[in-house]
Amino acid sequence: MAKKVYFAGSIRGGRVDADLYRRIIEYIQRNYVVLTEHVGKSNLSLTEQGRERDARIYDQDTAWLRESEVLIGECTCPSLGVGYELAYAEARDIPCHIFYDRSKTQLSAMLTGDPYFHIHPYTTEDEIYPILDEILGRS
Ligand code: 6K6
Repeated sequence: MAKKVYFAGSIRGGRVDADLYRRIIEYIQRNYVVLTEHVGKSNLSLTEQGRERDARIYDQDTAWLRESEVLIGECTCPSLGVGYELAYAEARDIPCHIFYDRSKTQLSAMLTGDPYFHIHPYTTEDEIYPILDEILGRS
Protein backbone atom coordinates (compact mmCIF):
# COMPACT_ATOMS: atom_id res chain seq x y z
CA MET A 1 0.00 0.00 0.00
CA ALA A 2 1.23 3.51 -0.82
CA LYS A 3 2.98 5.38 1.96
CA LYS A 4 0.81 7.91 3.84
CA VAL A 5 2.28 11.38 4.09
CA TYR A 6 1.10 14.18 6.38
CA PHE A 7 1.91 17.47 4.68
CA ALA A 8 1.91 20.42 7.10
CA GLY A 9 1.80 24.06 5.98
CA SER A 10 0.48 27.32 7.31
CA ILE A 11 -3.27 28.03 7.15
CA ARG A 12 -4.21 30.71 9.68
CA GLY A 13 -0.53 31.59 10.03
CA GLY A 14 -0.75 33.03 6.49
CA ARG A 15 -1.29 31.73 2.96
CA VAL A 16 1.60 33.44 1.18
CA ASP A 17 3.10 30.03 0.25
CA ALA A 18 -0.16 28.23 -0.61
CA ASP A 19 0.83 27.70 -4.28
CA LEU A 20 4.14 26.18 -3.20
CA TYR A 21 2.28 23.81 -0.84
CA ARG A 22 0.03 22.76 -3.72
CA ARG A 23 3.00 22.02 -5.98
CA ILE A 24 4.76 19.99 -3.29
CA ILE A 25 1.56 18.05 -2.53
CA GLU A 26 0.98 17.31 -6.23
CA TYR A 27 4.57 16.12 -6.52
CA ILE A 28 4.23 13.75 -3.56
CA GLN A 29 0.88 12.49 -4.86
CA ARG A 30 2.54 11.09 -7.97
CA ASN A 31 3.70 8.16 -5.86
CA TYR A 32 2.26 8.46 -2.35
CA VAL A 33 -0.93 9.34 -0.46
CA VAL A 34 -1.12 12.85 1.00
CA LEU A 35 -3.64 12.84 3.87
CA THR A 36 -3.78 16.64 4.06
CA GLU A 37 -4.41 17.67 0.45
CA HIS A 38 -6.57 20.63 1.63
CA VAL A 39 -3.45 22.47 2.90
CA GLY A 40 -2.58 23.28 -0.74
CA LYS A 41 -6.05 24.40 -1.81
CA SER A 42 -6.86 28.01 -2.55
CA ASN A 43 -10.03 29.63 -1.17
CA LEU A 44 -9.69 27.99 2.23
CA SER A 45 -11.73 29.49 5.02
CA LEU A 46 -9.18 31.13 7.32
CA THR A 47 -11.58 32.44 9.91
CA GLU A 48 -12.03 30.82 13.27
CA GLN A 49 -14.81 28.27 13.02
CA GLY A 50 -15.86 28.24 16.67
CA ARG A 51 -14.68 25.74 19.24
CA GLU A 52 -16.88 22.91 17.99
CA ARG A 53 -15.91 23.07 14.32
CA ASP A 54 -12.27 23.63 15.20
CA ALA A 55 -12.48 20.60 17.49
CA ARG A 56 -13.54 18.51 14.48
CA ILE A 57 -10.53 19.84 12.52
CA TYR A 58 -8.26 19.00 15.46
CA ASP A 59 -9.71 15.50 15.86
CA GLN A 60 -9.38 14.75 12.14
CA ASP A 61 -5.86 16.15 11.79
CA THR A 62 -4.53 14.36 14.87
CA ALA A 63 -6.11 11.09 13.63
CA TRP A 64 -4.36 11.60 10.27
CA LEU A 65 -1.11 12.34 12.06
CA ARG A 66 -1.32 9.06 13.99
CA GLU A 67 -2.02 7.25 10.71
CA SER A 68 0.84 8.87 8.79
CA GLU A 69 4.24 7.32 8.19
CA VAL A 70 6.11 10.58 7.69
CA LEU A 71 5.45 14.30 8.19
CA ILE A 72 6.68 16.78 5.60
CA GLY A 73 6.45 20.39 6.84
CA GLU A 74 7.01 23.54 4.80
CA CYS A 75 7.85 26.06 7.51
CA THR A 76 8.90 29.24 5.69
CA CYS A 77 5.66 30.90 6.81
CA PRO A 78 5.50 30.48 10.60
CA SER A 79 2.39 28.70 11.87
CA LEU A 80 1.39 27.77 15.40
CA GLY A 81 -0.60 24.82 14.03
CA VAL A 82 2.39 23.41 12.13
CA GLY A 83 4.58 23.79 15.23
CA TYR A 84 1.97 21.88 17.23
CA GLU A 85 1.78 19.13 14.58
CA LEU A 86 5.56 18.73 14.61
CA ALA A 87 5.61 18.27 18.39
CA TYR A 88 2.63 15.89 18.19
CA ALA A 89 4.41 13.79 15.55
CA GLU A 90 7.67 13.76 17.48
CA ALA A 91 5.86 12.47 20.58
CA ARG A 92 4.61 9.52 18.48
CA ASP A 93 7.95 8.76 16.78
CA ILE A 94 6.71 9.80 13.33
CA PRO A 95 9.69 10.95 11.22
CA CYS A 96 9.53 14.71 10.57
CA HIS A 97 11.18 16.59 7.71
CA ILE A 98 11.13 20.38 7.77
CA PHE A 99 11.73 22.51 4.67
CA TYR A 100 12.20 26.28 4.71
CA ASP A 101 13.50 28.96 2.38
CA ARG A 102 16.65 30.22 4.11
CA SER A 103 16.54 33.51 2.15
CA LYS A 104 13.08 34.34 3.57
CA THR A 105 13.07 33.20 7.17
CA GLN A 106 15.02 31.89 10.10
CA LEU A 107 13.53 28.81 11.64
CA SER A 108 12.61 28.78 15.32
CA ALA A 109 15.38 27.51 17.59
CA MET A 110 12.75 25.13 19.01
CA LEU A 111 12.91 23.30 15.66
CA THR A 112 16.54 23.72 14.62
CA GLY A 113 17.62 23.01 18.20
CA ASP A 114 15.73 19.72 18.41
CA PRO A 115 17.89 16.90 17.01
CA TYR A 116 14.77 14.80 16.35
CA PHE A 117 13.85 16.93 13.33
CA HIS A 118 15.42 16.54 9.89
CA ILE A 119 15.91 20.11 8.67
CA HIS A 120 16.21 20.98 4.97
CA PRO A 121 16.94 24.65 4.25
CA TYR A 122 16.70 25.56 0.56
CA THR A 123 17.20 28.61 -1.61
CA THR A 124 15.25 27.58 -4.71
CA GLU A 125 12.16 25.41 -4.94
CA ASP A 126 13.77 22.93 -7.31
CA GLU A 127 16.08 21.84 -4.48
CA ILE A 128 13.07 20.45 -2.60
CA TYR A 129 12.03 17.69 -5.01
CA PRO A 130 15.16 15.51 -5.10
CA ILE A 131 15.28 15.66 -1.30
CA LEU A 132 11.65 14.50 -1.18
CA ASP A 133 12.55 11.62 -3.51
CA GLU A 134 15.29 10.59 -1.14
CA ILE A 135 13.15 10.89 2.01
CA LEU A 136 10.09 9.12 0.66
CA GLY A 137 12.08 6.47 -1.11
CA ARG A 138 13.51 5.29 2.18
CA SER A 139 11.28 6.34 5.12
C1 6K6 B 1 -11.30 23.58 5.68
C2 6K6 B 1 -10.82 23.26 4.43
C3 6K6 B 1 -9.53 23.48 4.47
O1 6K6 B 1 -9.18 23.99 5.70
C4 6K6 B 1 -10.28 24.02 6.42
C5 6K6 B 1 -10.38 24.46 7.82
N1 6K6 B 1 -9.09 24.51 8.54
C6 6K6 B 1 -8.26 23.47 8.68
N2 6K6 B 1 -8.55 22.24 8.18
C7 6K6 B 1 -7.63 21.25 8.30
N3 6K6 B 1 -6.44 21.36 8.91
C8 6K6 B 1 -6.14 22.55 9.44
C9 6K6 B 1 -7.03 23.63 9.37
N4 6K6 B 1 -6.47 24.67 10.00
C10 6K6 B 1 -5.26 24.25 10.42
N5 6K6 B 1 -5.04 22.97 10.08
C11 6K6 B 1 -3.81 22.18 10.31
O2 6K6 B 1 -2.91 22.98 11.02
C12 6K6 B 1 -3.15 21.78 8.99
O3 6K6 B 1 -2.80 20.41 9.03
C13 6K6 B 1 -1.89 22.67 8.88
O4 6K6 B 1 -0.70 21.90 8.69
C14 6K6 B 1 -1.81 23.42 10.20
C15 6K6 B 1 -1.89 24.93 10.00
O5 6K6 B 1 -2.05 25.60 11.22
P1 6K6 B 1 -2.39 27.18 11.30
O6 6K6 B 1 -2.11 27.53 12.73
O7 6K6 B 1 -1.45 27.89 10.34
O8 6K6 B 1 -3.81 27.34 10.89
